[in-house]
Amino acid sequence: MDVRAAVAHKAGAPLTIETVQLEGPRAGEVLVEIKATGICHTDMFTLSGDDPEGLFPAILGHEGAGIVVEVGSGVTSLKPGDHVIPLYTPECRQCEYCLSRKTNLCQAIRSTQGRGVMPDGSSRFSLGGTQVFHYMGTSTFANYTVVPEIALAKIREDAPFDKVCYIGCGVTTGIGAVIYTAKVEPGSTVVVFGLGGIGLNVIQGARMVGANMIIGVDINPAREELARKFGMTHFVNPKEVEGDIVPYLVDLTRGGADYTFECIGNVNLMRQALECCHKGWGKSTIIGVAGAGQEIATRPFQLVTGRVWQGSAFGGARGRTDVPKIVEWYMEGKINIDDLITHVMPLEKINDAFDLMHEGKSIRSVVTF
Ligand code: NAD
Ligand code: AHE
Ligand code: ZN
Repeated sequence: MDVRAAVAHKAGAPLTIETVQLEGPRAGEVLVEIKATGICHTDMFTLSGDDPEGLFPAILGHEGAGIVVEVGSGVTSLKPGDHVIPLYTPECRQCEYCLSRKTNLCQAIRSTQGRGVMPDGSSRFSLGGTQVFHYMGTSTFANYTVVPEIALAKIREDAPFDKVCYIGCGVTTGIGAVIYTAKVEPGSTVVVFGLGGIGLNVIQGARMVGANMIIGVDINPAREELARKFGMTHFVNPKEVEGDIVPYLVDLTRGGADYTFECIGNVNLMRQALECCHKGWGKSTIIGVAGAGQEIATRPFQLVTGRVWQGSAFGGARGRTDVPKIVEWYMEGKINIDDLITHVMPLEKINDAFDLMHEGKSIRSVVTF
């Protein structure tokens, strides 16, 4: 079938809106009509050329929501008409990783996903006979996409697509990092580096679990007002701090934070986030994605003296199990998504979403089809 998609032809170039050919679902696959998709910083990162797994031409997008149109043979958990959120971290419930109960990183289809193809090694997308790559197994910058059954969370049908699409990445990543990965306790002191689409959800998660002091760090002063609305108690603009921000944050937290989160993708800030943790028990969680070739560093003494460095992908959430619950939280008014969606646009304007993010003018832009 013909579908309308934003195609990334090469690194650093704007997306182009084109009619692309999409093959129907094969065994274990599902055809989904995408109704809305958010634009995450990771889409911009891959488009920039910094992603070692970035392939071109590709259809980017991993923060979508839509409706099942057709299922391939062997698909049992979904049927046409079901409302779904595509998962870049699937949940097969059968692989060693899923069965371990120690991680959300299902590996059932990770290798083909990283090569931009479906589990059988081929792409369903093409343009004039040339293969176009899938992205993160989701490719939501198209009005129809094909996704493996294990990479779809079934959600309630009254949930608005243009809001809950954000649960496909940003909301779950931020809130999940607090509750599933770091397991922040009530009364904790938390520092969040980066108050964008992810960091504000970390703030919201920290407030949900009853953190006491929630410090936000960002160089964009415009982020302060919204972050306070989401639960931030103190704002720190590194540009206004004289000297090293680490001792400043250690002082502010009276000895260091119980939990810190890096939500930017800057390896220098990852170090700061670790080093402003409390000696003996502070835990720092890396969420930000850093470019090819970049590495983190710290004195091992920081770890010897009890600080813990860890990372979180998709907030540690098991998509098919946890995403429907997070949709419930939104529908019950327990979490705020609406105030984070600052811009809504048609697919034809998707490059504006990248510009707005680059200029620090948006939190989340959502494309509706
Ligand atoms: P964003 O662009 O919306 O937000 C980034 C924020 O960082 C902005 O508010 C910006 O002002 C701030 N910032 C930039 N440089 C700074 C600096 N030097 N000091 C302080 N603040 C600074 O991006 P986002 O969508 O929130 O994504 C954040 C990061 O998380 C990206 O690296 C993205 O790729 C990554 N991410 C990771 C996962 C995961 O599963 N681990 C999921 C989603 C996104
Ligand atoms: N492909 C990159 C890494 C990109 C990355 O870290 N992706 C995160 C999700 S970001 C969502 O906005 C992730 O979940 N990673 C786990 C995984 O298995 O990909 C690289 O460096 O190669
Ligand atoms: Zn994302």
